[in-house]
Amino acid sequence: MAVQSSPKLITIDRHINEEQDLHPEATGEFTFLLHDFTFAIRLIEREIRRAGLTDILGLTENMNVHGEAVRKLDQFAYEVIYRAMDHNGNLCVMACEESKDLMKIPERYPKGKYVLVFDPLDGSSNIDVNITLGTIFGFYKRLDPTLRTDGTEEDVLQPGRKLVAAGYVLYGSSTVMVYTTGHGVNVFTYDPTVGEFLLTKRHLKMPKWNNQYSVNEGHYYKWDSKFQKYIDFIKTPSPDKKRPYSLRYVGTAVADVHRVLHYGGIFMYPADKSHPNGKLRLIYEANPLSFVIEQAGGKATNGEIDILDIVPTSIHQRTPLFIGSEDNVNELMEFLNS
Ligand code: P6P
Repeated sequence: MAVQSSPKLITIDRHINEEQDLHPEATGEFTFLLHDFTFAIRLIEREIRRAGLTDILGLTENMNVHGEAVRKLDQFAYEVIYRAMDHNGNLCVMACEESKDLMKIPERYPKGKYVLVFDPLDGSSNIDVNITLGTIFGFYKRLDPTLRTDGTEEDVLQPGRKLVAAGYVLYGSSTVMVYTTGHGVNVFTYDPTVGEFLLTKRHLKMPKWNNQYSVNEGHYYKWDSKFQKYIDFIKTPSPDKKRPYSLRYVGTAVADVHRVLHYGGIFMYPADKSHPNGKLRLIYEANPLSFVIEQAGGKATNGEIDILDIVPTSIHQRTPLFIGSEDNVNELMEFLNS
């Protein structure tokens, strides 16, 4: 399917409804889920756009499960998503970066057959300097969709291959939502004057290769030698002028992956001496991003297997992440397998 710009004014609600026939079993529940989720995103978007004007920058006195200081916008985004999603009766459980344990649906609300995993605000270290931030999300069906009880850890610890929908929101020069339900990647751009996400790219496919790479070179001496050799290779000028590659690194994974989705190339957060399993989280960062990139024709691996095939063992487990254009990832794998 070629990328088509969208001549019609298609809102995200209309698009989800039109996609319903691709998911006959969804019976409208998914429409409600994504509708409530985009409402939460609109509230987060508003606060981010006003962050410099209201007392919402800086740190709370809280630390999250990873010992990282929780910033006020992190906390706000986490609470807004939870409260927007806890009552629609379509979720049985949620899990996110800011919550050590599973996030239960309150007793007073019905439980449904979906699971939501999310990183409320990725790139929070960039909040105070107005650099692009993101929200990452993924939806699973619970293991036994006939149940109407609280979801369990097993419902959350599903391989990314089982995601029924995944995507991210990028709060950049404009706010875009990129998501897929397994039938191609669609891009929606937020129009704050009408409070709607409008379809701007349908069935986005990424380039097979590009000479851009994205990694924190400051960690070079902490990487293993095979990865160092790959980085040295892509920086060495070649007669065909394909090399040296150009380095692009925002420090917000969603922003770096969004650029790779559009321009091609590769984003990498490998294991290193201070991050033996990498830094990024499998469940609510690597899996949703990998689902999108694979749907756009790219690849995502932990250096051994596809990210989406990893069987999770804990909610906050980390994974090395190498994600991007097919030819770029394959080129890297030649070094890692050498
Ligand atoms: P480093 C942001 O804090 C984040 O979790 C990702 O969004 C980003 O890719 C990574 O950390 C940046 O980490 O070590 O390069 O600062």
